[in-house]
Amino acid sequence: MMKFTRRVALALTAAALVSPALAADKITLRMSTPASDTDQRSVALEEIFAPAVADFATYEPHYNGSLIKQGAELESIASGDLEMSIASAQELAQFFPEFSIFATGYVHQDAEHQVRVFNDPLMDPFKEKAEAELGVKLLTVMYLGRRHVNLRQTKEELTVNTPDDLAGINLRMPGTDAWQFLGKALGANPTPMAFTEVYTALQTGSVDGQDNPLPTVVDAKFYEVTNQIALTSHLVDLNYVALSKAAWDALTPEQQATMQEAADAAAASAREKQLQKEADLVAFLESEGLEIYEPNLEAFREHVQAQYVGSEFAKSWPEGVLAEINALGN
Ligand code: KDO
Repeated sequence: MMKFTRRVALALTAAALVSPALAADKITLRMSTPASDTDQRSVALEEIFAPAVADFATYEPHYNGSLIKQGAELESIASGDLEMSIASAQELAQFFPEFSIFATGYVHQDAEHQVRVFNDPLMDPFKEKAEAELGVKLLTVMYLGRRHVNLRQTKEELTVNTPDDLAGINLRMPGTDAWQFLGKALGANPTPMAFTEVYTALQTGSVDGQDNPLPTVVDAKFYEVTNQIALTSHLVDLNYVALSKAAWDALTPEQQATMQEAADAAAASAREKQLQKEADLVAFLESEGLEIYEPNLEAFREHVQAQYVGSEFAKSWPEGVLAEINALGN
């Protein structure tokens, strides 16, 4: 984990690089993500966000982790080497462990719940800390989808009904502590790996499986190298559109309002499309030969939640916030 003092120093350096005097000039927003250009979040930012801010900002997306490797984006924003990313709560938890509450299995219930939580005052101290100590402004929340367990094994070889069935299964999870904890909480043997390496790892059998929402399984073509999906819905996953606070501060209030609106509109559009894809893609994946089924969800929910109770992560959650999140649910 990065040291507090270094974080502050990096944020201050970045702030000094972009002065408000530049507000009349166009700023460049370098955005880095491990996602592809056809991912719905990428598409919405390019088609909705970019044109809306084009008068005062040039949006410059970099896909497939080609500019900054997955997981290093926030540090790059803090040091002034990047202006934007599609950040996960798990990545923020690397700096501020309390963000793990938004990365915990079976906490968010659906896409609308994510939006209510993000816009609720309960989020303010989280947002303020990321701004003040990392120089990162969380602009809006994007819906990635329901993460499920996607394996190379056929259902005949391995039927996943409860977490016990995942014992010994090498499940690729993204490479931060919060992700690895979730993989273990599912009952699997989590293996950290960057998103861009997952297809080959599945193809060669160096991992048994991975977890992602159906639209990602299709977009990244994981269905070509796997045989089943157990619909565990263990995480209703989100990302934040993360922006350099220094870049934000260089804008006029009018430009800031335009940018905020643009980010919210892009997120809303991507959310609708992603939800539609989740509903539609089961048939496509089945036609590709994958077996898709629901395991014992109660068994998964109980097991996952039990792992978090009393964990180091749970100890970092501010008092009462879990209850507030739950109260915003259905
Ligand atoms: C992944 O690495 O599995 C993950 O789904 C994690 C998300 O937080 C998100 O960053 C996503 O990858 C990438 O954007 C690729 O879709």
